[in-house]
Amino acid sequence: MKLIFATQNIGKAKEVKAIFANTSIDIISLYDLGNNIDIEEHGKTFSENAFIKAQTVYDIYREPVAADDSGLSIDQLDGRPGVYSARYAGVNCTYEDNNLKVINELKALSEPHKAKFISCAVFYDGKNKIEAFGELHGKIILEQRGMHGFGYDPIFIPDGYNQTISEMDFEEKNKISHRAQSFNLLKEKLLDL
Ligand code: ITT
Repeated sequence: MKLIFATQNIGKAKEVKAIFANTSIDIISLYDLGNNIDIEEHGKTFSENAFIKAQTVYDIYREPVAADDSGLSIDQLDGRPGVYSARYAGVNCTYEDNNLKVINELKALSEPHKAKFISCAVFYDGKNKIEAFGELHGKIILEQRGMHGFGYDPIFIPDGYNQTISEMDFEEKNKISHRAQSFNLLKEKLLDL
């Protein structure tokens, strides 16, 4: 089956392609299709936003679509940045702007700065909607460390590790991440269809 992955995030596309490698499901990203559509994510939850992305792209191609909506939830910030993770520091902000904003908000608060990454993965083919969730628990540190990954990876240390996700190699992140969990579950459900 050909499965269009409704993301403009190259890091996500690389992770999800690796999860579906060696299966009967071929992941085609929007980038592969030369489509740079900017989808307005007006949902209040990860689940709503994932479905908005999947449905918007399904309506264009009329072929099976997968989407991911994900983000970081920090306990001491009452779950922020949450569904606003991508543009936490404002429209057109960089990943570094977001990381510095989080560091600034947490620096006066006591450690540990407990947090979790959340991913909602969704499949939609015009009839069937299948959802799967993943969470990665850990803590935020007040400096950026490492070169790999994207987003908040340089300031997030998963429970049981001493390294930030950006200090891990790609394969390690893709074993434990919130997105690895949600898309491995989604993959099992799809291969059972
Ligand atoms: P698409 O909507 O095109 O998929 P996006 O980057 O805008 O790409 P989201 O709306 O789901 O994706 O926002 C997720 C944001 O949460 C993302 O931009 C990062 O800032 C953060 N995030 C999600 N997963 C992450 C991960 O694995 N590592 C670090 N940060 C992550």
